[in-house]
Amino acid sequence: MLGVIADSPSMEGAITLIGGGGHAKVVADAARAAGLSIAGFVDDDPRANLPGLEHLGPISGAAEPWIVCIGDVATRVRVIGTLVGMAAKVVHPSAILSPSISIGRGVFIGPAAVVNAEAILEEHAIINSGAIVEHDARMGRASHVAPGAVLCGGVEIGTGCLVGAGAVVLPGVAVGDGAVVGAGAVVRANVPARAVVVGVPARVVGA
Ligand code: JB2
Repeated sequence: MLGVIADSPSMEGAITLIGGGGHAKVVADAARAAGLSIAGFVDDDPRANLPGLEHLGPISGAAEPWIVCIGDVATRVRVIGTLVGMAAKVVHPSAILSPSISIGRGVFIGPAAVVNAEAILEEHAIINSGAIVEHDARMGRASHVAPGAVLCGGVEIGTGCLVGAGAVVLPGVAVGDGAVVGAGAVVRANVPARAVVVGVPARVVGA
């Protein structure tokens, strides 16, 4: 399954990238590698610049199909709530995907990511470069698994979560809505909603 855009026939069109920063560069590269057409990008900052792509104006004017290319989870959730129309999926062709996974609209899967059997990626989730989502894991809406992080089998990540770069969430662990797992953490126990956990083994340091 390579570079798919979402399910409706109306989705056959050039994609508008929402945001013109670092994550948008990565999504643009993946879309190009997948052979998808990019209309340009929208960003409220008129100084935003993505080489080779047209700045189409503010986010409020975004045309469908679009994909939100802003990594910060709180901003991402807020911006998604302002958009109308259909979201596109972008999957880098180097990602390895089981045919049995489910991918929601607006999902981004980066280069060299792996998503294994029967995993569920809810709308607008980010599976970033080299991240691994193991069998039967679930990524909640708009959550972000940063580069090189690993979700082991059966892990449940809630909505609006960040799992930091290189973190490992051990099999069957549940991470509550809005929680943050710090980079490099090893999570052995369930994480409450909106908690911040860091370290090896991970401990709650904030909420
Ligand atoms: O309300 C907003 C907003 N609305 C539009 N808050 C913020 N912070 N940014 C907003 N934007 C636009 O999103 C900004 O004008 C800017 O063009 C873009 C954010 O770009 P930036 O390069 O700062 O972040 P990013 O989201 O593209 O990338 C972050 O997340 C990635 C996953 C970085 O941390 C990357 O290193 C990371 N790989």
